[in-house]
Amino acid sequence: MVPLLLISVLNAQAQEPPVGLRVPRLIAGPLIVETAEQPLIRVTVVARGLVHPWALAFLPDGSMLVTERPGRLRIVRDGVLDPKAITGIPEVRAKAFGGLQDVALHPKFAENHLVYFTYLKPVENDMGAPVVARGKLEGGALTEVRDILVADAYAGNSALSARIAFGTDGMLYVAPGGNIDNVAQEPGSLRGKILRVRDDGSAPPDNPFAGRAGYRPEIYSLGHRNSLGLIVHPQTGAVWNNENGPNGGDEMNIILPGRNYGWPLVSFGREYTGPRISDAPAREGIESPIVVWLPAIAVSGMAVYTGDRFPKWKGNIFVGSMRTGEVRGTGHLERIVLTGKNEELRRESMLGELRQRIREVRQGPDGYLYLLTDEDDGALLRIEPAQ
Ligand SMILES: [Ca+2]
Repeated sequence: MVPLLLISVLNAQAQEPPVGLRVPRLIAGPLIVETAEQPLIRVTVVARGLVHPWALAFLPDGSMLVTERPGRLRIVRDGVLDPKAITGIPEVRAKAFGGLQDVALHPKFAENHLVYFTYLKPVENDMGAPVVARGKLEGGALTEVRDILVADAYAGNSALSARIAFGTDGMLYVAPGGNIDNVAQEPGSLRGKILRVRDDGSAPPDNPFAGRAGYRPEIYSLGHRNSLGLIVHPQTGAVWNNENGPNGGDEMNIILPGRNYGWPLVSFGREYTGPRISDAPAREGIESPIVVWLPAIAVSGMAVYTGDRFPKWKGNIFVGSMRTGEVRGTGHLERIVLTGKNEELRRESMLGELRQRIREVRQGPDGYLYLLTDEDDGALLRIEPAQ
């Protein structure tokens, strides 16, 4: 039995603010930064005053949709943030890191104007459920909004992420987090999985566990902790995720149908109190990550660079970091160089001097990189070459 005094000490420790650095306000002017392979880059604040922005998506006209975690969908046109939010987002459960999260356009958005988004839905008994919803975007409003996929609800103040991405097969891939209630290995739960569904949320018959007793037919892969990044690789069409480990053990994985990615049986990480999650970081029958972070960098959004603005960055993977090694104020952007066989050659840490939580990274249609900083006074940043 744990002595009462020890419990109160542990609780007091859990409530203390995290160890960390002061997070300064972002400077307004462009920042010129030296990097390893693209000698000088310019970082510009495109918009600020965003409240915990989480994800962004580019519309065909070059404007950007930006989600804010408390439950607003914003639009940036010609580099200017519209002060009015897009209407039609349902009520969200905006506790801890929960709320409105990812946003993506239907592959045929130009014809059907469908916007997909994920949010934590308030449900009875103060619980929350990760949900994928969609609506039609017309004239600054989302209409015909409906939930198309509702994952199992959970209690507590922690929040899971739910990323989405459309595949080259026209299917929607969904990654609801699974590190609450230890459901990542449970075949009857949608959390801690990568799901593959049609654009209306229904499961297609060629999914790997379709028709298998006890398995939700939406499941594509299982054993994921909390996926903070989910993309379809623009050169190969493969689905990639990244996921937060606990204390250490953040991962990047290539997602194959029917495979098990290990959480919580196998991890490179440790519990927040110190002990290892598993005796060995790999196991027969479990897919190993292609990139691991020790210490954790609190991975977030992810992008593969394919543009012409930064020729030496072509094919590189960019991953946002919200904090490094459990120290606040150490968020940054990582650039990872892989071989054609996805073997890691090197990685570069960039923009650490900003001390911001980098929540999202995307390549714009103009070939520049765009970032979101997940702060009370969050910003949309653009990265361009400076020479
Ligand atoms: Ca894993």
